[in-house]
Amino acid sequence: MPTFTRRSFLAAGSLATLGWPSLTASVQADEPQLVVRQADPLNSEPPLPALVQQWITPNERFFIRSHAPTPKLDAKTHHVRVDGLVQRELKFTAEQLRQQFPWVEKAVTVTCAGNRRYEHSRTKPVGGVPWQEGAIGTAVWGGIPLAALLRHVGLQVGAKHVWFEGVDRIEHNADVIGFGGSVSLEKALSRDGGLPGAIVALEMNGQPLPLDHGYPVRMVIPGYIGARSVKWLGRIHVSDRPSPNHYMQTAYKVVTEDRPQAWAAAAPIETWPLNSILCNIAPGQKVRPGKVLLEGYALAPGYAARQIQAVEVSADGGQSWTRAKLSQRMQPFCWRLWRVELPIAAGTGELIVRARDNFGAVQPASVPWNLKGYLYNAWQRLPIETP
Ligand SMILES: Nc1nc2c(c(=O)[nH]1)N[C@H]1C(S)=C(S)[C@@H](COP(=O)(O)O)O[C@H]1N2
Ligand SMILES: [Mo]
Repeated sequence: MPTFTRRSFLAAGSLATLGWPSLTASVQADEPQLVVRQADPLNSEPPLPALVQQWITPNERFFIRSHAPTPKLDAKTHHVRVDGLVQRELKFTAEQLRQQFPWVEKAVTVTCAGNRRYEHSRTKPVGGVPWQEGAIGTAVWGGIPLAALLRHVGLQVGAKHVWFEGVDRIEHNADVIGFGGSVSLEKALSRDGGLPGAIVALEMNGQPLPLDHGYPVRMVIPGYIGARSVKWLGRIHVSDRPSPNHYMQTAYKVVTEDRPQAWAAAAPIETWPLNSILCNIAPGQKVRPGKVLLEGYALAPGYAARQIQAVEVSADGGQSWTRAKLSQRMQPFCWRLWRVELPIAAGTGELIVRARDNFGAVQPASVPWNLKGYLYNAWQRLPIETP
C-alpha cells in the first residue's frame, strides 16, 4: 500500500518561491527515461524514483552531460593518439585497444561536480546546467587499464600527469575549444580497491558506449568528478604538468569571486564529496501521515577506502534521526542505495537526510555558496505536505 500520493498537488508557484525545482519525483508509467535540462547541447537526468530502482543504472537512464553536440565517430577509423613524454608515440582504434591489452569490467559511479546545483542557486545565481539530484549513475565499464597502455608505450623521465582530450568542439566565448582534463600519473597507475585508477572504456553495461556517453572510447576515472572522465577520447598526452585545458584550469574549480587570481589560485576539483539523497518523494509532495517508505542513494567520498556507514533521516528538524537500511551491495567508488520506513506525523513539513562514512565524516548541515555551483553536499532538506 502506498502511504503517499503518487503526485504532488502543491502549486508549483509556492515551490518556486522556496526555490525548489518543479515536481519531478513522481513514479509514472509514462515518464520519460531522462528529463532534459538543456536541449542543445544535450543535458539530461533521470527521474529520481526510477534512478534508485536498481543498483546498476541502465544506459538509457544514465544522465548525460555534454558541452557540445555529440560527435558521430566511425569506430573503424577513429584513433586515440598517445604522445608526449612516452618512449613511442602510437595510435589505436578501439578494436586495437581491445585486442592488445587486458580487459577489465568494473562498476564505477560517475557523478557531475554540478549535481544538486539548484541548491546553490537558491542562495545566489550560479552558472551551468540546473541539475537536481540525478546527475549521477553507476555502470559497469568495460575497457582496459590506462596503466597497461602506458606500460606498452613506455614513459620518459619527468612524466607526472596524463592529459585526456575529447574530439568534441565547444563554443566558448568567441572561441572553439576542446574538452580535456588530466590526472596525476600516480592516480593513473594506482590500483586502489582493486580498480585501475583510470579506465579507457569501450563498453557501458555490456554494450558499446552509447553515442552520448562517448562512443567509441572514453575515460572513466573512479572517485573523480565526471568532468575528468573525458568522452569521445582522441588523445592521451603524458606531461610533466597538469592539462592546461579550460575545463581543468578554469572551470571545475570552487571559487567565490570571478577574478583571474581566484581562478588561478584554486586547485582543479578531483574527488567527489560525501552525499546522500532521498529519491522517491518530490519536494512539496503530499504525504499521508503514518509509515512512509523512503528510498535513495548515498555516495562516500571518492577514495577506495571510504564507505557509506550510515544514512539517517529525520522528520523533526534534526532532533531525532532514524537509520536507514543500506544495500548489501557496496563496492569501492560506487554508491550505496538505502531505504527506510519512517513514521511521519501529521503536520510534518520537512524531511532531512544525511550520511556518514567509515572515516567518521558526516555531511555538513550547510555548505558555502560558490560561483559555479559545484559540490553541493549539505543535508538534503525536503519540504513535504502532510494534512
Ligand atoms: N569530451 C567530453 N567529455 C566529457 C564531457 C564533455 O562535454 N565532453 N562532459 C564531462 C562531464 S562534465 C561529465 S559530468 C561527464 C558525464 O558523463 P556522461 O554524459 O556519460 O554521464 O562527462 C565528462 N566528459
Ligand atoms: Mo560534470
